[in-house]
Amino acid sequence: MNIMLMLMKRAGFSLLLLSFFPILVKGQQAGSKTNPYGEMTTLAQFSGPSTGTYHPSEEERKRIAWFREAKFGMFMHWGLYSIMAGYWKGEKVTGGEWAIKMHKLPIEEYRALAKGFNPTRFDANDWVSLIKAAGMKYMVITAKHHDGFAMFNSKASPYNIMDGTPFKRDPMLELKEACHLQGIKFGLYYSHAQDWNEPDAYGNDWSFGGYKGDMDAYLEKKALPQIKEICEQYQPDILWFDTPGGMTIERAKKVSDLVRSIVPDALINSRIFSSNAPGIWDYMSSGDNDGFPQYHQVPWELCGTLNKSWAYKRWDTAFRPVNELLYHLIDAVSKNGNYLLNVGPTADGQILDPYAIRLRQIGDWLKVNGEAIYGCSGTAFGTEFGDYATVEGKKKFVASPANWRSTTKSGKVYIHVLNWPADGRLVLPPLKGKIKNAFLLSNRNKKITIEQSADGLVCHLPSKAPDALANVICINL
Ligand code: FHN
Repeated sequence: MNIMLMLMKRAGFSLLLLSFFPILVKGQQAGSKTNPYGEMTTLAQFSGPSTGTYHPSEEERKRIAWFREAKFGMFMHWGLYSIMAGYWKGEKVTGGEWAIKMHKLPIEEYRALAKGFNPTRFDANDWVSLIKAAGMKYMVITAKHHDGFAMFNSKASPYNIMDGTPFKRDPMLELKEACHLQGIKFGLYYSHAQDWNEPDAYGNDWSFGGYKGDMDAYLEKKALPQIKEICEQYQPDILWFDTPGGMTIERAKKVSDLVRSIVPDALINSRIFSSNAPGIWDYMSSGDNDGFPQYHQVPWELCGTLNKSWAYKRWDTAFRPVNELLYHLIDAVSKNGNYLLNVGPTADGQILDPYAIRLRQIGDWLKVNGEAIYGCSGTAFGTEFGDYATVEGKKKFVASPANWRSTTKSGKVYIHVLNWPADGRLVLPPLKGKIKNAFLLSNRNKKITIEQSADGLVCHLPSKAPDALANVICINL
């Protein structure tokens, strides 16, 4: 892969977040020879600005094919921090899975939480059924987060769910089996660099008398053996790494080589390393709750929270409305990305109603409109997102109002109408190719009239939006 990237820290985010900022490649056509998929070539529509360049090998292309079809997955943060649920000794604390570091909690007391971890209401099949009902095609769950506690059966460290808790079951194995039964791809999150339980790893600067870590010792002793374990035990479809502080390219390569030697088909996300690493990762993770501003050629994934937290916090009731969640899915797909939507199960193993209800609503929408999401390429236009402009002397992306988005498939352009026009007239940029007919996916019998000229399209829509969430016009070319 030859990707031009610049590393930057996203401001205004309290956690360490390494994100990638794409360099704008003006005039790059997704249908040109630079796109080995040729997805847009059949349609030859895309003419907007695009970022990144993508030259995968045949092997990489095959490996990632399912992911590009899938588009929508579930992220889950579940661990000892779920017991805290946003409280420490009765006091409300911020940070969720980060509370231990943010509040410099005594490590021994945090470790002792394991004795009370007994998720008796956990049922892997129920969780995976909910994933299916949401229309998601894959999941990624925390096998080990930064706290260092393994939510899987591990011989490499006794600090794990089988040895350290009264539960004595392996939820990762149960979930893997349930995913296999229900046709859902199974991914594992593993915090490879940051481990607050280990003096040698990156991250814990408050418990061990000052930070003097030996990253290679930690990798050899714990991270690599555990990565080997999870690859062998669960053959994950995705290895989702995060916060690569302290990872050199050599260390990242060691991790990636190990994964490839055991599960050659598994996908690896870009947070294995802090910048471009040819051949090491398969797809890019954009910022947390922060997708790319424009069409991005490299396969990518937006991960986002359903409320404001990754891990379960009892007091976080700021659940996002379904239309906002749906917008993130549609927006990501229109920019050639995927959406990994997070839920935080409770310590006793439940996914509570505020999550489940919203997920089912998204699933219901996808039952009607899924053909405009799954297996789709990005927009046929590209100019609807906005553009870079100089604002107060600085180059900045200025987003346009998100009234609509577009996704495509061979011979079809989908228009996702996000704000229904009051006068029933939706004006769009010009489209190459002659329109044969158009209809709403929610009512295929009712044709939509579209005036097409060199200046653009004018779609004549019913006066009232049939679906309050989002409506999709299917245009046949
Ligand atoms: O530090 C983590 C955080 O706890 C959470 O896991 C998110 C999910 O993308 N990633 C990290 C910060 O980017």
